[in-house]
Amino acid sequence: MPASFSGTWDMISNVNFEGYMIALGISSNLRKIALKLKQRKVIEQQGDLFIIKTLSTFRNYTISFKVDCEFQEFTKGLDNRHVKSLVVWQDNKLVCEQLGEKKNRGWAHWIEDDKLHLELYCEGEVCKQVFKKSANE
Ligand code: ECB
Repeated sequence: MPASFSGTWDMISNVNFEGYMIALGISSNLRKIALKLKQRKVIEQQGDLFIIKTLSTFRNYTISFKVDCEFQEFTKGLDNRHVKSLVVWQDNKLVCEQLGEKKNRGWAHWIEDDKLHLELYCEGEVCKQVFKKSANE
């Protein structure tokens, strides 16, 4: 069993978020705002059921899903695309494929050294984010 992802996680690093956003076609004005944000993940995990909230002072984004069950995702407030998403376990990694207009799009989450790791993929760009458990828990 992989470690639980549940909890409140604060961003401590964000590498190549710019490249990921360019691949998604985000405008330079919006990228400039988004780049300054310290994102927070609030994750509720019950077995294979997940709610993942990405919070910031500017915008919030929430998805909920069950592992191995395809779902329709609308990336509202991000790039505003409709994708068909599927999250699976690959060993201790939670891996999501987002099928749609953009090729090779998805993400992977895992826990390593008590930190939450996230890679975001889009058309060959990789954004690497790391989060630490919030001081409030
Ligand atoms: C929601 C906080 C960021 C708001 C940025 C606003 C505008 C920028 C537009 C698009 C940038 C693309 C993605 C934003 C980065 C993170 C949001 C969630 C990324 C994601 O797919 O997270 C997964 C895995 O944790 C769960 O949705």
